[in-house]
Amino acid sequence: DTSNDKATAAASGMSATERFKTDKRAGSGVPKERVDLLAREVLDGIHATIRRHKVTYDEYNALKAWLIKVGDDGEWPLFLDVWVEHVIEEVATEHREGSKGTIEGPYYVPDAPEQGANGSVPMRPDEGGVQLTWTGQVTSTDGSPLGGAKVELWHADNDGFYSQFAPGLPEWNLRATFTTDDQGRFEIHTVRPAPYQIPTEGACGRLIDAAGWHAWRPAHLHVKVSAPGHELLTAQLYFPGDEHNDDDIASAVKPELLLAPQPTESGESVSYGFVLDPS
Ligand code: MBD
Ligand code: FE
Repeated sequence: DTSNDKATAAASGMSATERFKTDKRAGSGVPKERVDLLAREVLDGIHATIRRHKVTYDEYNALKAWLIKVGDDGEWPLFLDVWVEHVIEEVATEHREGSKGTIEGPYYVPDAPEQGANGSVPMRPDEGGVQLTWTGQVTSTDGSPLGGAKVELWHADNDGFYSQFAPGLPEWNLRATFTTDDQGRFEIHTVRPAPYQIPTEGACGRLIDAAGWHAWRPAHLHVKVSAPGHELLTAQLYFPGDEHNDDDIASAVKPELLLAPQPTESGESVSYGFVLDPS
């Protein structure tokens, strides 16, 4: 890999770490009883693995060095979102009757530019990728349309880079907020993202290499859909035929999240809407 990849991995890891510290006021509100239970059970799991597989000092020290490197590379958000978040999301949303969601991942930024009910995401004049027109409606589980709902969209570019996490991209490139009309409808113009490889030069890439895994996620669009009186829906949408739909490194694909794009004269169009659960 090139030193440019290296710069990008480090930049995106550190940006994701800073972003998390800025946005999430996490960790202060967990009751002692829960910390005691959960920390004990995780440690019990580690101890059991060590005994079962007779883990050696070499392996223990490799783990220690790797854990230090995860922090040095700013890759705790990446590591946790790729290998842990999907089960948190599963448990957090199992009561829902509305649309399926999936993990947020490390690259969401709030307050992206507002584009109304029908508009384009900010992009460069020569932005690569097939033009994608996406129409949809946001409704409540009782079928009523949700006007004024917010649809926040963010995705990687045709080279697999996210603005604000890779150097050299305009601040809000391929990030926007749409607001549904009084029928709950929206129309979004963007470009189709490419399959995405998580940064390979940092600690997460080391783990992937050392274990003989791959670093790919299928091409995906990220969304957060919100409306007053309803639960926030965080989702990703995928494209049929992507070879990584069946072996996403982040285990975040569900059949309900597959789009069915149709070719048009200028690119492709897709219809996909959201049903939100009342809160
Ligand atoms: C991504 O773009 C992503 O969506 C996830 C979940 C993890 C790493 C990079
Ligand atoms: Fe992503």
